[in-house]
Amino acid sequence: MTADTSMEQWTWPPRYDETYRPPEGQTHWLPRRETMPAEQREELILARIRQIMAYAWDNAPFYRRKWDEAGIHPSAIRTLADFEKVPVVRKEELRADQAAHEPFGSYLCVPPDEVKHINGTSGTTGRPTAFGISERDWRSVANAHARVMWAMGIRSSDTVLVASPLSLYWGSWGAYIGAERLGARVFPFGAGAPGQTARTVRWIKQMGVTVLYGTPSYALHLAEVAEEEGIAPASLGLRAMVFSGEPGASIPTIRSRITETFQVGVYDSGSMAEAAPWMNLGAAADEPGVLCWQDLVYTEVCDPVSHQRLPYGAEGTPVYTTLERTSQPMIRLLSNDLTRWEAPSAERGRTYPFLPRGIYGRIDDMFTVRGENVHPSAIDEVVMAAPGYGGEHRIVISRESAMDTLVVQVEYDPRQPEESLPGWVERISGRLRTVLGVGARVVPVRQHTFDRTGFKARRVIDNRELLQRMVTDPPPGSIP
Ligand code: 8LH
Repeated sequence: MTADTSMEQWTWPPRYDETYRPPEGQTHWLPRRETMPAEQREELILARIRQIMAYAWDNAPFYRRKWDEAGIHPSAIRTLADFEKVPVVRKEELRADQAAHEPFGSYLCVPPDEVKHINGTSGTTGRPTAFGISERDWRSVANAHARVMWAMGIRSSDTVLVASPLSLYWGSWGAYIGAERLGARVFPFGAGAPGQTARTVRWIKQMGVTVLYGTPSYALHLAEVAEEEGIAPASLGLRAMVFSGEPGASIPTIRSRITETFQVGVYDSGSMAEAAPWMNLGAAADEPGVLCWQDLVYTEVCDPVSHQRLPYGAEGTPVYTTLERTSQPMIRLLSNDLTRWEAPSAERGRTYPFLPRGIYGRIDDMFTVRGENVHPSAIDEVVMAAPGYGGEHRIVISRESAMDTLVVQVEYDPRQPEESLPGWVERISGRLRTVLGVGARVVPVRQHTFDRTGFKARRVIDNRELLQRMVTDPPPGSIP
């Protein structure tokens, strides 16, 4: 095997120099990889895709079966356009394959005893999926995340606190090993245990934490708890927050709420755990949006039905191909998320495609009210920007005499006089009507009506299915 010398540390299988770290003042971790003309990089990516497809064909019955059925052989992929014809992998397929080939599925490409780390999906609905990660892949992810976090301005002098669950969630571990590889001081604090957020506030101050990793929802919750403890969030001493896991960091109003409350730089990142290194979508500046770090995970924004790559400027769903994973490589993994992408531009300092609003929703979270498609994140954006917002809200969709209705229950800040509430409600409803194109009934509720989350927020309550079931499947004894 001859290493391609035109990009730094670009070998298959991946092998990173673990002693390497750029000088503190250098902007890029791997300057050539990050700044070379995108077309040149794509040639190298195509060559890598061909290697990985051949590797998966030889080692993963899952891929061989799938491609055989589609009449595709890796040797037929000669261009990136050919690659668009490779059928996508859906999360359900991975789950079913693991059920049939326990424990890691027939897409595991290394001998099982080479799996040295296990993570998994939380499996709140259905069978969880296990991630079997070899030591080589673990190190590739650490090196990749170090590189992206370096672009976020994180350095060895930083103390990084991981404020998301340190269990199955790959997000926490990926941030942890990336920060560690970069030479920072790391603090695996976790989140979600009773009373833990108040302890987070105290530890941040005591340990001089400078960077926090978590979800945007958690940051907002942390601010509330800090204030309850009599500590101004801006006095905690944080200088940056790195987010992933849910929309927020690239949604302007949520983002500015966080930057203003904590006086920090905000960095968005994250794709899918299966596609780790998930920081392949990662910001390189304190501004909304993420770059697609194509030489880590090749990202195509695709038509949600045909799964063909869309031109820059279009909205579609990201499809991911890991370029540095050997244990469970993902080849055209369908995300079902929504984003819009822009062409690479050297002006951004790195020649990668750009998602100006990050990932702003999931196709299956989108709902239709009176013919208008509504993304929950668009509602979040409006209500969280409202002065006097009390910290949480819920989006309730129900059906009244065959018409879908949208109710947004919004907590209000108790410092707001009760008599000002009707005007407040009116302003939020008006704004929602303008942004969504349909009316929503806004219901003010007392602060702390709703649970806070230490992790990813779930704010949509869809009552339509329940109502439908009551009609089609009435409980025994009910009068037809
Ligand atoms: C996001 C974002 C984001 C994830 N903006 N939506 O990204 C971290 C990894 C570990 C993660 O969250 O993986 P997981 O648990 O498989 O969830 C993936 C989903 O989470 C993804 O499909 C998106 O819907 C969402 N997500 N990062 C908006 N920065």
